[in-house]
Amino acid sequence: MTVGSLLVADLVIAVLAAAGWLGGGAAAAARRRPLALGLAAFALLATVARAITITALARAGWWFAAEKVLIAAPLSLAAVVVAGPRLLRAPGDIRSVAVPLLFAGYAESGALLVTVLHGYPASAGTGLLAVAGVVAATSVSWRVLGARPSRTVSRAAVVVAVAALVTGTGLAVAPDAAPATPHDHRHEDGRSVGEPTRRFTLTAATATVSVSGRDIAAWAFNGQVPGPELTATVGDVLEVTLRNRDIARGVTLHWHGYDVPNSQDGVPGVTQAAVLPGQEFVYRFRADQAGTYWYHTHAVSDVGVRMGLYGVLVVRPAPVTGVDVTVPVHTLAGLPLPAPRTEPVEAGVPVRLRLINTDSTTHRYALAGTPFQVAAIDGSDLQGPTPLVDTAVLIPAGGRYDLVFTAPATPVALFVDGRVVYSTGPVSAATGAWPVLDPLTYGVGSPVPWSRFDKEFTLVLDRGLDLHRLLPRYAHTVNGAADPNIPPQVVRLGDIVKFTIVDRSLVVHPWHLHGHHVLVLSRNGKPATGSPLWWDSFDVRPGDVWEVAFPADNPGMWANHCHNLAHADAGMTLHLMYS
Ligand SMILES: [Cu+2]
Repeated sequence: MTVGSLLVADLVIAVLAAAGWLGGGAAAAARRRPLALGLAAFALLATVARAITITALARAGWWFAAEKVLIAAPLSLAAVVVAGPRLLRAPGDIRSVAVPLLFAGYAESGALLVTVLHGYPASAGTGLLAVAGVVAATSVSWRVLGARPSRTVSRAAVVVAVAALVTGTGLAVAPDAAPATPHDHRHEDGRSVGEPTRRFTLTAATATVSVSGRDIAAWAFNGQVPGPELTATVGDVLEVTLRNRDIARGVTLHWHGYDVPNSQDGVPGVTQAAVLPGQEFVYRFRADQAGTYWYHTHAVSDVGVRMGLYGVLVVRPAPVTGVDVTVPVHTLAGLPLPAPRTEPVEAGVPVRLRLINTDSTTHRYALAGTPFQVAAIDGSDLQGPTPLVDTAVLIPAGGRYDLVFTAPATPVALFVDGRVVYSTGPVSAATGAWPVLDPLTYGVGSPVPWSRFDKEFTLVLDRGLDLHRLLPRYAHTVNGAADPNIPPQVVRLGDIVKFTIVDRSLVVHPWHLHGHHVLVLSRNGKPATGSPLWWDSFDVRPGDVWEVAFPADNPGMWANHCHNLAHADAGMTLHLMYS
C-alpha cells in the first residue's frame, strides 16, 4: 500500500470511527439498544484499525503521523477507555452509556479536525483546543441528557475546558516565526548583459480568440493564445518589451525554467511591480541555457495563465536541422490547445517534439508509431537516453519533455490524454494501457557531485485553516503556514542546498523553484539511478518524500511554489532568499 493510499485510508477510518461513536451515542440516548450496541462495536473496531494506519504512517515518516500520534492517539485511547468497559458491562438501561459513547465520538471528531484543519506540525495549542472542545461538548451532552455528573466532576471539567481553551487559543494564534521579508530591489537591472541581439514586444490585452470553432474571451499576448513563440540561439541577448493594454490586475513575464538574473524573473511584489494598463517593462537576459522553456504572467498567475497569458521560449544550440515542433498543451475555457496538426515527414528525417505542459495539472503524453528517446527534461539534456517503445510520459504542470526520433516510413502520432495533437499521418493506437516512464531510472547515472550539504530544509505540504486578511480560508500550507506567513529559506551564495519535500495532503503538488534547477537525489527513500535530472518542475504526489539539491549560485529573492497555480494563490508560495 502506498503512503498516499494509507493517508486516504486513515482519513476514511477516522471518519467512520467518529461517526460510529456519535451514532452509537445518539442511538443510546434514544434507547435504541441494538442499534447503539452495533454502532459502538463498529466504532470500537474502527478505532483499533486506526491504530494500525497511524503506526504505518509513522513508520513511513514522522511528517505523516505527528499530530495523529500526539493528539489523535491519546484522544482515541481515552475514547476506548471511557466507552469500552461500560459497553462490555451491557447495561440494562442503554441510555446510561449515551454520554460515554458521545464522549468517544467527540474525542475522535476533535482528533479528526486537528488533522483536517491544522495538520503538520502538531502543536500543544491545537491539542489543547481539541481537548477543550471535547470537554465542553461532553459537558453539554451531560446536561442535555439529564444525567447530571457530580459537582466535583463538572467543576473539574469546566476548569480543564477553560484552561485548555485559554492556553490553546493563545498558542494557536501566536504569530509564527516568519520574519517580515525584506524585499531587496537593488539588483542588477538587466542592462549589464550587453547589446540585445533578439528583440520582441509582447502586448497583453483582453481578446477574443477562436478555439475549435468557438469564440473564447481570453487574455492574450499580441492577440493570440498561446503568445508568440520566442526563439533564440545560445549566446543571444534577448530584449523583451512587455506592454499592458487593458489587463486591469496587471501582468509580468516570468521565464519558466530559465535561470535569469533575479531582477528579470517577473514576480510582482518580489522582483518588480506588476505592469498595469498603459505601462511597460523591458526584460533583458542572455540566452546561455539551450532547451525548451515557456513564459507566462506571474501577476494573479492562477487567473492570468488560465486565461491565456503564456507562450513558448526555445533556445537552440545551433540552427534547426530536421523537424523541430513545439507542443504547448493548455486548457482554455475547458477546450484543449493546441489544435491537432498533421504534416507528413519524409522517412529518415530527425524529429524533435518539445512537449510543454502549461496547465496546472499533470498531462499524459504517448507517442505512437515509432521508437523514441527522451532527449531532455526541463531544458536539460539527459545522459544516455535509451529507445522507448509504447511508453507514456507524465509531464507535471510547468514541465517540459523533448522527445526525439527518426521519422519512419509509416505515420507517427502524439496523443495527449488520449487525443491526437500532432501526427505525420493517420494512426490508430490504444495508448491508455501503456506503462509510464519513470525518469528516475532512465538513462545513464552519475555520482552526486556533492558529499555534504551546507543548508538543509524540509517542506511539508498540507492543508489547513488560515486567516488571510482576517478572513478564514482553507489554505494550501507549507510547514503549517500559508503565504505570506511562511518563513523564507535563507542561503548564502555558494551553499549547496538540500530540500526534502513531503506531501502529506491528498493532492499532487507540482513543485517549482525559480532561478535554479535542482538535482533529484531520491524519491521515497530510493536514490535516482538514471541520468542526472536537473529539474525546475516535478510532481510531488500524496505520500511522496523527495530529496533534491542545488548550488546556490543565483543571488536574489526567489519564489518557490506549487505550480498548481490555484494552490500557489491559496497559500502554497514561499521564497528562497540569499543573505
Ligand atoms: Cu499544489
